[in-house]
Amino acid sequence: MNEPVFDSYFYDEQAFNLHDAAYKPLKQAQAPATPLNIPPLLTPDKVDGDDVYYTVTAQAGATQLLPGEKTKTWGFNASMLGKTVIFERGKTYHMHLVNHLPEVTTFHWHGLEIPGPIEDGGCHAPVYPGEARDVTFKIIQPAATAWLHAHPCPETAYQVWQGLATMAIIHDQEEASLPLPHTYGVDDLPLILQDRNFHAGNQFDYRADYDPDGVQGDTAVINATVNPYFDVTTQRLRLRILNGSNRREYRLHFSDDLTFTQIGSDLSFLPHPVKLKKLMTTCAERQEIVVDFAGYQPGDTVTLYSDDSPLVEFRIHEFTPAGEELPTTLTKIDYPTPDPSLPVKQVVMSGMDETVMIDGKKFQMDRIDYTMPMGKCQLWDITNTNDMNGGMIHPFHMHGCAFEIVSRNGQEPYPFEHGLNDTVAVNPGEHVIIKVYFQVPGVFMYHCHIIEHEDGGMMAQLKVVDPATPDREYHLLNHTTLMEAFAKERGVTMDELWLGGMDSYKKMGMHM
Ligand SMILES: [Cu+2]
Repeated sequence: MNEPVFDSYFYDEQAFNLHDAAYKPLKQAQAPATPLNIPPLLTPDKVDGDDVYYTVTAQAGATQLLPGEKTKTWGFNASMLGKTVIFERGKTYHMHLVNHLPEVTTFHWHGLEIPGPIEDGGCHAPVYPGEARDVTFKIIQPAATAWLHAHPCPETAYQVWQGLATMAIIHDQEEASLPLPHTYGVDDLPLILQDRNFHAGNQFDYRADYDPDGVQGDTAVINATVNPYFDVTTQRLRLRILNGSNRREYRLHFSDDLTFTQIGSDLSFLPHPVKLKKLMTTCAERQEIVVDFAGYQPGDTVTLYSDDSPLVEFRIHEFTPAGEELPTTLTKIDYPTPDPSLPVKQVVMSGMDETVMIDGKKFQMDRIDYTMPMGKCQLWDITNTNDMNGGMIHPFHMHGCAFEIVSRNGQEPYPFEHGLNDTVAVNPGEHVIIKVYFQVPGVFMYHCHIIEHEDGGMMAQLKVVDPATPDREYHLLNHTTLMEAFAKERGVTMDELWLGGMDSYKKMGMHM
């Protein structure tokens, strides 16, 4: 059988963030080629059978990104980004979450099916400076690439920009049995795609760069490396791509128009590998791909680009030919069937700039917007009401669950959308139907993952009810609590306090 090779970005070209007047193209940094930073693995404090104990510390530091002065950055157990956290399906994790930053933060496990709102680590689980929080959760989901990032509303975008994002990899036995690259840092690599602007003294200045439609930088920063290269010593390389950018979409392709194979999406393998020449990734999405360098010789280079901008250079060295072919079946997705007693839940994403909303409302931390039962599957219909003339693609993300994409405007999902996901990018004028099934209870957020949009209120809140404890109440914080903390920590009055997302509420005359 002749497998198709897809040579398209699939999304609506008119809405690519390329045509917008505020678009910032990437430019080549004045910096030497630098080995790609491979975040070290986080070492457990203790392992006791199936119980694993980790400490994750949010801390400030300085990172050599450009020649000259180091950039002041934040990270998890590192100066920027962090150490990679490894989870295994079936094990229980005891997380000691420590805040050594000068301000309140949270530890959100993006993609983990764990209870909310505390374990999930959104805005209701603050950790104040000098304090710690302990959470325990069991990993009940299949192998995937998830991530950890800060999520204190409405200051998520700033804290991620400072560097608070790191990869979390879930392993399971099904994955271990597949003939895929498995050696972390050698042929199985995290690839965290970000962009930053550098101001005087090589520093970030989030406020100077602020744009309510999402902050972009003109310099690609990959795994906290500028102008990275990677020494390839195996025929195949598995790249766990995470778009960790606040706003930027990456339209990925390799030099020589090299065909590559996508094997995974946000939260699972794809049922079957998909061959591609182009891949667009929007904010918060993950794609696992395998790149095969069989056609290259030692000394050759292959470059990964976004549009015309180089992101990473792969320098080919001697390698032993890979024995086995890639498997043609990777997993079987057995998603539950929608429960006929549940209506189709409509979600409307609207607006741009400061006007962004979900279902005509801006986010309120202490308001529950929707309630659904745990353990029952429901269809959700996600609409983006932006129009094609200047509208944008909004990546819709749900906490606490893995969903399955059913259709786009009534048509088949894209070929690489048959796995499990927690984020789906919705074109202007489009409605995307997904199947939603929660295995865990709690209060969870769903939102656009252009981070300035979520901070600006394009976010809502869902209560998932465990039928065994239908009356369970959750103590929900409000924005004022967190904003007062930020004001105090910064030594300013509430009137002087500036957090990007506040502008969006003010401009719309809305209360936070
Ligand atoms: Cu958006």
